[in-house]
Order: sequence, then C-alpha cells, then structure tokens
Amino acid sequence: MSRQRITDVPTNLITGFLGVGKTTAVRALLNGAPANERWAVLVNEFGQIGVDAAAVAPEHGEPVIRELPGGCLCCTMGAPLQVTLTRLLREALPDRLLIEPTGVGHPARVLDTLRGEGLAEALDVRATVCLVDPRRLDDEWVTSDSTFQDQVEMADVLVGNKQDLCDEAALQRFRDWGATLYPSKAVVATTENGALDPEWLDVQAGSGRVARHPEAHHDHGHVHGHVHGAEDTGEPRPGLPVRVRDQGQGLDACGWRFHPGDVFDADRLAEVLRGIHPSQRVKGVFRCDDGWLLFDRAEGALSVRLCAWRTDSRVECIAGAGAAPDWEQVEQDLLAARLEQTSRTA
Ligand SMILES: Nc1nc2c(ncn2[C@@H]2O[C@H](COP(=O)(O)OP(=O)(O)OP(=O)(O)O)[C@@H](O)[C@H]2O)c(=O)[nH]1
Ligand SMILES: [Mg+2]
Repeated sequence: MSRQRITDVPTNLITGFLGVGKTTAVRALLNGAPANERWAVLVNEFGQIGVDAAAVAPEHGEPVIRELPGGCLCCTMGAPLQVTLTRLLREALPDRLLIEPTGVGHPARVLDTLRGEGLAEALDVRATVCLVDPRRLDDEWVTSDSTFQDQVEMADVLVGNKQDLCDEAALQRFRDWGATLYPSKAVVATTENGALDPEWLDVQAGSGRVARHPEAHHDHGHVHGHVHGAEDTGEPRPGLPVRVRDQGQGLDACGWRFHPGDVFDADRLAEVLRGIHPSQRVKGVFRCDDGWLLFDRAEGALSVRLCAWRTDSRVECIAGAGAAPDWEQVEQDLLAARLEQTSRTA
C-alpha cells in the first residue's frame, strides 16, 4: 500500500501569554472552518494534565485535536514535537494545522522545528498570530518576560484581545506600540473573544523575524512529579485523584485527574475554583450534576460553559514559583465539592 505524501499543509502558530485567549481563538477559527475542510489542532500545555483539548473542541465539525502536555513545546523540542506532528498529519491528512503552544512557550524554537528538515516538506508555515492583552502592556511581570517579548517579536499578526475589558486609552496604546515594532507587523488589530479574521492566517510569514532571547528556556527544565493517587496503575480511583505537579520557568503548576465516577456540585465547585489563591490560571473540565462543564479562570474572572468532553474530570492550576497555594488543601476542597460530599453535609 502506498502512503500518501503529505505536502505544504498550511500551518499557523497561535501564541500569546497565559490566559490571553489562544484556545478561545482557535475554537472560534474551528467553528468558522470551511465545511469541506478538515482542520487539525495541536495544543501544548505547561502542566501534565491537559485541559485545552477539551476546551478547544468546537460546537460543530470534527477537527482532529491532539495534545502534547507536560512542558512547553520549545522545551520538549525536536523529537516529541516532530513525532507527534508527523503522526497527526498521517492520521488526519488535514487541510490546515493550527498549533497552540503554552502561554509560557517560546515560539522561535517551535518555528525552527516546523521549518526543519523533518517537517519542512509537509508544512507550509504561514502567519504566526500573537494575542496580547492590551491592559497588560503596563504589567512589568508580563512585559519583562523574555517569552512574552519573543512571542511579540516572532509574530506576523499582532492582535489585542479582550477589547471588551479595555478602555479606549489602553487600545490606542496597544495600536501605537504595535505600529512602532520593527520589523513591522503585517497586521496590528484589536478584537474580543479571539475573533480572528481567517484571512490573517494566510498572511505570509516574515522571514526576517529573529528571536531576542533564543537561549530562553534552555536552562529551565521542568520538574515533574506524581504526588500520589493509585501509584500501581497511575489511574485515579473514586475519591483518590491522580495529582501531578510541574515546576519550571518561574511557575508552580498542580493538576488533578479524577475517577469518572466522581461527580461534582457545579456551584460548590465554582466557589472552590474562584477561591484558589494565589494563582495565575485555573482551568478544568468536570462531570457535574448538570452535565460536563468547562471552568476557566484567568485574572480572577471565572467562566463556565458546557463542553463536549466526556472522559474524566481534570483541572490544572498555575501559580508563581514560591507563591503557590497549599495544593493539599486545594485537593481536599475539590474533593469536598463532589456531589455525595455536599449532600452529606447539607
Ligand atoms: N472578557 C473576555 N474574556 C475572554 C476573551 N477572550 C478570552 N476570554 C476568556 O479568558 C479566559 C482564558 O481564555 P483561553 O482562550 O483559555 O486562554 P489561553 O490563552 O488559551 O490560556 P492558556 O492556554 O492557559 O495560556 C477564558 O475564560 C475565556 O473565556 C475576551 O475577548 N474577553
Ligand atoms: Mg489555551
């Protein structure tokens, strides 16, 4: 049997800082994808417990979605990324490929891999789209971050997202800042809920974009550790989730996978997730009394919506290193939000 040669699949990287709206943008693109095209998505998360594959699934259509959890693409570079992508391309034979690296991912090295020998023929790398929250341009923690700087540097299309939360002054400052960048961006625009113009995807990738911090992440290996939970099988048991901690790049992340039989009280759970402090990011999918729900918290605001995920409840929290919550307490609070627990105490 001859294997179909895969060539020139239009490919885009959708980058941006933690919680800026990358998954929202990819989902919106998938929802608007031409009905006769098959799109594939690779999402990569900082932590081991992947949530974005559940979050990115669109309302209709059947894109092929793969996840590469556990560190950023740029750190798990080369082999794993190339192997995962090669397999994804063979299985999906996609008309387009979208890649969402983690919010702390360094895009230059990912682009190098996409353009490298193993994938150069298969992929036609087009515009890299970087989302920025205009309100955070005066947040030193964000702007001084080498990853943020290189996400901006490597972008062909620069989009200020969350404009509904910005005042006009912040939006104007974003546009002015975008216009001063060199080499200039093909597009500088603002939007909300990640609504990208599909035409931006086909903007030609600029060849003159060079990372300012190509060395970033070299010395920041992740420390992974299974804390507990059914060590024998690595699978969760009822009331005994698998907990995995990841540390690196100035972050401390903790994630849990629960047994499918653990069902949660949505209101109680929302309260627990809102109360996890200090933390940069909280997102999870849970089997609740009224269906499978996606909980997503960035900057304090918690959004909740139904999702198509039906596998297991899972959650990922990311905090700054040295400023993480008591993870054991978080686990106890999550377990206490299960249905039988809340009915027992009611
Ligand atoms: N108000 C508002 N909320 C938004 C907008 N875009 C995204 N969000 C919300 O911001 C949160 C984070 O969005 P995601 O799309 O998951 O962000 P992300 O960049 O993929 O996050 P990470 O993958 O964790 O880095 C979610 O609760 C979204 O609903 C927007 O334009 N306005
Ligand atoms: Mg995401």
